[in-house]
Amino acid sequence: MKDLRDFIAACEKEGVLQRIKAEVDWDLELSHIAKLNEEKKGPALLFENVKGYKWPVITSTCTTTERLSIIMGMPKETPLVELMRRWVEIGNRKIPPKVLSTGPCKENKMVGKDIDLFKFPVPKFYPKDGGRYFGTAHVVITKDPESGWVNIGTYRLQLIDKDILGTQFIKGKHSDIMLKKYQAMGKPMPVAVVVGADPLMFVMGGARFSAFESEYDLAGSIRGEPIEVVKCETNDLIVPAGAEIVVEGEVDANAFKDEGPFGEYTGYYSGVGTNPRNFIKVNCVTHRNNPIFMATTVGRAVTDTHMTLAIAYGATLWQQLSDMKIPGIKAVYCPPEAAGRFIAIISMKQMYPGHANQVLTAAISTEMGAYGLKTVIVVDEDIDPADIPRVLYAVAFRFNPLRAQIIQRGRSTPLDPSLPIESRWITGRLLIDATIPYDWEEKPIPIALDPDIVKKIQARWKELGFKD
Ligand SMILES: Cc1cc2nc3c(=O)[nH]c(=O)nc-3n(C[C@H](O)[C@H](O)[C@H](O)COP(=O)(O)O)c2cc1C
Ligand SMILES: [Mn+2]
Repeated sequence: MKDLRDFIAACEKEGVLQRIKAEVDWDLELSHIAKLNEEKKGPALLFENVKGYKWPVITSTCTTTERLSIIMGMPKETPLVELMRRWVEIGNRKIPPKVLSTGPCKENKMVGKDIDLFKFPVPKFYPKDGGRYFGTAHVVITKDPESGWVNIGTYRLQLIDKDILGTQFIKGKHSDIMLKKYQAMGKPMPVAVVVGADPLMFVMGGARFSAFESEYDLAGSIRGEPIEVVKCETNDLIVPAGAEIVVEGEVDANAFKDEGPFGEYTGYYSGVGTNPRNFIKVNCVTHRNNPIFMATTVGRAVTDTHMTLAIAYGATLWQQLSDMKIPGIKAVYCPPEAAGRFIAIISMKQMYPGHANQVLTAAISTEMGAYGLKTVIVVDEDIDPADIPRVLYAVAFRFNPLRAQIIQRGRSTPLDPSLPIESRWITGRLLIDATIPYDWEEKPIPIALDPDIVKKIQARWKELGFKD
């Protein structure tokens, strides 16, 4: 799979894409159709008739595990936790991108006065949003001015003017770290925004890969071949050759405009009252013929955002725990319902006293877990961490609150609505040991049925009036 059009073809083959030919308004109607469809775990939607526009919009590319499997190149019935396991298996192998001389993304070009982002069917998503959002299922590409490391990140972009996009680079995100370096050098930061590519690129945009590592290399390792890229027109950033739309521009760290609010993945608005934020001044736009505008509803769980963050954050936490070489970890699962980041469930085979506690404290000390992870649950290996009723069973019958630990201070996301709006940088952590303690001499005796009686009953099953 090389581009969005390959993905659309794959989804049509599997019967998980619906073309909407009826006219739909970009102003709330399109997003609301997408959201209602996502709540029913419906297909990806290709809106072919957006009011006032000739170009289509695609939404809901990643909303189901089935479609994430298609994106990951796995059989479509693969469970989410197994997609995470696959990511961990190949995550440390890196395949850098391959630069081509040109590609379909160069078919059309706007520069100077001709630049007009309103030419694209940009949706407005929720009633209290500050405006239309150009960037939801997109990626922002930047380069570290010191090391040349190329980063891919998804950071929402508000359509402010025909050549202005408002940003929200949260403190410590890779784009923010790079922007501060350009600021110190007294230079604007070049950026490339890609809307509409192989949805794997969107998954990479949400992935919290380590600093100085390029998401392009991980995408290549998942695809098993280099991602084909081309150089931008006005800077030396690289973008996927088959991208639908590429917006080239720059960010001045010292210039601000109001941005937000926006209906975020927490189910609440963020940036209420609007916030002064850095913005992208656009220098050039290139796009394919009949470009497909890719978008997602973000909003209340479960949407594309929750699914992509679940696989990316869950797999990265798992990877980092395995890099710590702690034995006995069987599986790590970060539920999409918690946006893959607020709750982690880890199943393990205990091998020595204190082992479960080691795993709990390790999880919140990984680079991934140290940012925003609030509740960690560890269960014994007989519990599938993705089987939530079984996890609740373990919490009910194996967990003793006197063994819970609360860690008072840790880094938080400013979008977490459980914290007061004015102080969201620091949160607490809850560690739940739902295992049967390794060091107990006398363990609870599990109930098993008498195998002979079971066999006898099975022989009489029909006689007892049961169908099968
Ligand atoms: C749809 C979507 C929207 C997002 N919006 C933002 C945002 O506005 N600001 C932000 O800092 N992170 C946002 N994120 C989370 C980042 O993409 C994520 O933290 C990612 O790891 C950032 O890349 P980086 O680690 O290379 O900085 C969003 C994620 C998704 C999937
Ligand atoms: Mn990164």
